Amino acid sequence: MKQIPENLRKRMQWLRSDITRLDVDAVVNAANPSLRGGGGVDGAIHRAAGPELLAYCTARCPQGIDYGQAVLSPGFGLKARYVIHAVGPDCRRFGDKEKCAGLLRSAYRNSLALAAEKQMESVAFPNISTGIYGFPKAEAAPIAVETVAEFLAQNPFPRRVIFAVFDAENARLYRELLGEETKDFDS
Ligand code: AR6
Repeated sequence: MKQIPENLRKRMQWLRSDITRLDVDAVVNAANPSLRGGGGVDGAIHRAAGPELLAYCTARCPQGIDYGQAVLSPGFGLKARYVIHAVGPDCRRFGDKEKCAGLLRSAYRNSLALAAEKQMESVAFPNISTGIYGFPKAEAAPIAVETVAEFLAQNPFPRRVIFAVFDAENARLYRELLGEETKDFDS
């Protein structure tokens, strides 16, 4: 992976946490194209936000969205003001590695574009596609970090991106990529 310049590195943090607890402008949801909820982090976000979230998604996006795309909703019962629903690649469906990598980059970039449009201060990402969707964690982590760094280099918003890491393997990978975990995060 390319070296991240210090000014961008300061805008990127990681910590091991349940993303539903974070006090940020937006949490990103690793959703599926139907936007009707599911397992993993998607299930956790819907449970924490409450039933209004599903009602909103159903009304605003009755057809759902495609792989790689993202849409914004309010956060309802979450501390976060918004949820950005991003659909990463389902690597069980797309055999082509390059296609999967491209869709993962799109999911991060499209989420960040929504955050930039709203001039958000802070956005927290889960490790999109690395659970049920089966993207190898060791390959997804550098793609995520590099895509976020490239976006931040071009945009003043969001000011900070937090990678909310849930499992031990991702924690090891993010420590290698970004150094020590953030200890002073207010959540
Ligand atoms: N906070 C942060 N990260 C979490 C949490 C949490 N509360 N729970 C799980 N993770 P996954 P995907 C991590 O499976 O691979 C759903 O059914 C987990 O350790 O949630 O993009 C959707 O509806 C993993 O690293 O999402 C889709 O159908 C990461 O979140 C499908 O799963 C992503 O795992 C999407 O699959």
